Amino acid sequence: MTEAERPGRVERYLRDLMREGPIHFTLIDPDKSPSATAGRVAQGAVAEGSHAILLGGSTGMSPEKMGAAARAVKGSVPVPAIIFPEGPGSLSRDADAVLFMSLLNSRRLDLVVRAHAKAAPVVRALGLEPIPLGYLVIAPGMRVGEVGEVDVVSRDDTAAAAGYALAAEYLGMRFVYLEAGSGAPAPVPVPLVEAVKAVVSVPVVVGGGIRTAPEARALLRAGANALVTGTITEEEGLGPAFRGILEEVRRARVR
Ligand code: 1GP
Repeated sequence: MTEAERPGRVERYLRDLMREGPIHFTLIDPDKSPSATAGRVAQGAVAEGSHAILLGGSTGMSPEKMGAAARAVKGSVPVPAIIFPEGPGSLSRDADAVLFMSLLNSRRLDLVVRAHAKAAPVVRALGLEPIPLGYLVIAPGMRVGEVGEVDVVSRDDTAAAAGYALAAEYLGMRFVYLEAGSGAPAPVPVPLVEAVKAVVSVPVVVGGGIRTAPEARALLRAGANALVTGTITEEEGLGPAFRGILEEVRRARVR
C-alpha cells in the first residue's frame, strides 16, 4: 500500500458504513472456535446484520490458527476479516486487515509501541492492511487488563478516558476502542463514552460486556460508532440477545 492509498480498502469500507450510522463487529476467537465453527458463526452473524468479523483472543494464538479462521470466514461471508491481535504471533496473510493498535494504558512498553516495531515489517510483507487504533482498557478490564498489565481507567474517570482518547487522535490514530474487557459484567459506562465522543472526531468503538439490547441502545445513544460483541455468541450462539443487539444497531442506522 502506498501513502496515497491510505486509508486502505477495509478502512474505507468501515468509514463508508459509519457515515450512514453505527456498525457492529462480531468477535470470534480462533482459539475457541475451530475454523468450521468460525465460518458458521460469521455466516449467521452477517445474516443478522453484523458488518465485519474481528478475529482474536487474548491467549493461545498462532499464525496457523489465525490463518485457518480467516480462510473459513472469508469463504463464508463477503465482509472483511480483521485481525484483533494479541501480538505479532496473530498475524496471517489470509485476513484482510489488522487493527494496528497501541494499548494506551498498559505499563508494558512493548504493548504501547515496541511490539509494533517488530510487527510492522511483517504486516507489510504479508500485505495486510493496518488500521491504526488507540485501545483503551476501562475497569474491570478482565483478562486483557491482567495480561496487558493495564492501569485501567476507572469507570467514573471520564476525564482520563477523554484525555487518552484525544491523545490517540492527536498521535494520528484513526479509531479509538473503549474496552471493558471480554466477558465484563457490565459494558463501558455511558457517561464515559459520552465524554470521549465530546472531544474526539475519530470513530469510537465500544466493546466488552455488551449482552443486552438496552445496553447496546444506551451505548449507541451515547454516540458509539461501532459495537463489538464476542462472548454472547460464544455462550448463546446467534440467539435472541445477539439478534436484539443487532436490531438496535439497525435502528440506529435508519434514525
Ligand atoms: C472483547 O470487546 C470485546 O475484546 C468483546 O467483549 O466478549 O464481552 O463481548 P465481549
